Amino acid sequence: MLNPTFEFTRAITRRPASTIAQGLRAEDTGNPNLDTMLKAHAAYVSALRSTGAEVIELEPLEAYPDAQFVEDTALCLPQGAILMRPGAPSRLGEVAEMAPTLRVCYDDVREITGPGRIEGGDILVTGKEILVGRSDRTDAAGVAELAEIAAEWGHTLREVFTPEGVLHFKTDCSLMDAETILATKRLDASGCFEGYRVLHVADGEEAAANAIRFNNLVLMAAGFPRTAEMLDKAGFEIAEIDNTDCAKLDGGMSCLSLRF
Ligand code: CIR
Repeated sequence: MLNPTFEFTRAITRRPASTIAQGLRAEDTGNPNLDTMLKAHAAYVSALRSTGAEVIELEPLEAYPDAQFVEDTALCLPQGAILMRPGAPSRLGEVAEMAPTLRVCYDDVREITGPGRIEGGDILVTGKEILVGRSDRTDAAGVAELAEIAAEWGHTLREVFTPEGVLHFKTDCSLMDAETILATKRLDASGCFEGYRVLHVADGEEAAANAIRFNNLVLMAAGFPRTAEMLDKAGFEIAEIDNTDCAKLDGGMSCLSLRF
């Protein structure tokens, strides 16, 4: 039996659009380059496929410059998928674009109807619970609405808090296996991972915390050698992906796919 928290048969991705320069970002560090972003995206999809999974690659959406960050539009659980309600107004319309694909993949597709807001980047599904970080994008009402659906499907949901100034909860953490979490020290210090085995990213390599465990691989952003070495020593098989362009839009490894 597959472990649904890190063993997957399918993933959904969306190719970056030519409008990426209009993508949201907290701080302007220059515009991403479409050509190099497409190359990195192709490498990301290949890494997912190399594990034996099927990857459904969706077409770019020119009207939604952040639409490549598909993770924020839905939560995929073994029982069904839940369409999110993004806190970023410019991203709300991405959900309807994702819905038809999820309806093909799942019999049961629910949706967060509001008034609350919630984005997939704030949700970490572990072996024992669903952790949801309140943030500038995810509010109490959004968490509460998700909690009701999760409870119906037999999941325990725990509300936690994304540190100030951090976009999403998973900007600062990732699941490595059912009970192991890779996290920044600042997020771990909040106490939200009590009872888990926590591996810290190296000081100065905080951006390495947004990784994904996908079957036999850990996909992580390239350029964080001390964290990569630590994970290697801990026994994980690493695939390093160039994240230079996505990082300019505050995106990382988890944002680029829905996994189920
Ligand atoms: C945004 O600000 O919404 C995008 N530029 C980045 C979204 C990253 N998504 C994620 O971490 N799940």
